[in-house]
Amino acid sequence: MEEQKKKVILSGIQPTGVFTLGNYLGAVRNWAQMQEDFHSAYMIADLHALTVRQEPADFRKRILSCYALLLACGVDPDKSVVFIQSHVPAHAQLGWVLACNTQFGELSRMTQFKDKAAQHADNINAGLFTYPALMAADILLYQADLVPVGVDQKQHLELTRDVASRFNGIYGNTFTLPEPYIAKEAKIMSLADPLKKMSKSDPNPNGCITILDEPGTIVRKFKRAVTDSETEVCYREGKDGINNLMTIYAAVTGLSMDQITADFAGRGYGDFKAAVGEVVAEHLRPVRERYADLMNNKDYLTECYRKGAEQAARIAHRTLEKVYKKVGLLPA
Ligand code: AQP
Repeated sequence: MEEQKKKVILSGIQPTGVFTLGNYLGAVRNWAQMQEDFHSAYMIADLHALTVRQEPADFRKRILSCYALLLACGVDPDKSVVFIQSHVPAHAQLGWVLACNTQFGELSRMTQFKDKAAQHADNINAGLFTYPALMAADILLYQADLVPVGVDQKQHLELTRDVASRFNGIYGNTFTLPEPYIAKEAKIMSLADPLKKMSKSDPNPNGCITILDEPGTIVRKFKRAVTDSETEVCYREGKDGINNLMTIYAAVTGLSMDQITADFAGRGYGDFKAAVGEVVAEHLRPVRERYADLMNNKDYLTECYRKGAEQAARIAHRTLEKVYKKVGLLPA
């Protein structure tokens, strides 16, 4: 009985690089916790990553290694459907139908399109523009009730809801309208520029902690983190570097900001930075170890992603068939 009441959640991550501490604390770590309370589906969003040019041989390896990283972070293929987006053709198929039900004007308003177009001025491709229609397909195929997203993805989710309710209005009830599930965890900022989000594709390696960095590298990067000219470890407006380090320390240790301030009173930034580096290195140790074991067992990974694709395809196909029928396509 309890089982039936569980809500459906779906989320994804692009295989554009090794997951950062931001991806981990802001998203993936929570996914592992959420799979206990929801029917959850998690995917490696490889089709989305194609909106930026990828080197094919590297990309292929990265897709597998990101899949292993998801499992290493605690996403459990026995509790969740864990799959690779391109292995379930229904995503691209529904993406097309939804693109035909999404307006040019709506897509033009997406801030991520504007940002990425500015970042990759030499490759402003149609996929970058229609990305939100594919993202709507990812979500609507699984009739997801909730989508855990960062604040940056809220606009896309609103568009998904608009497209779904328009489709439901024209063709009759087809899609569940998903709600955003904004994790309370804060955004993790770059260590080199605390006004910028920590990102997988940041060209500056010192700004970014990846979850596979060696302990020595992690400690070194934290020691170099940009702070300010004061000395007191406290969370206050304008102290962006220290605020970011405190956010990370709190997320890893579970301590409150006040406790952290009290613990480091009179000790200065040097001690604090070293302490943050050490707790993060220690926290990520089991993830790194699990990842190494998984990458030594490619047969197991293949078995998992194939099983995930089968499970996902079964659910996705039901929705796709319904949609094809509603829009009037002739059954094959
Ligand atoms: N710095 C961050 N702090 C908190 N959460 C973050 N997320 C990303 N960066 C931070 C969350 O991670 C999830 C997966 O993100 P994605 O792969 O879809 O791409 P993204 O948000 O664009 O992440 P990156 O690392 O910045 O990738 P690139 O460099 O390829 O653009 C999302 O839930 C996101 O909110």
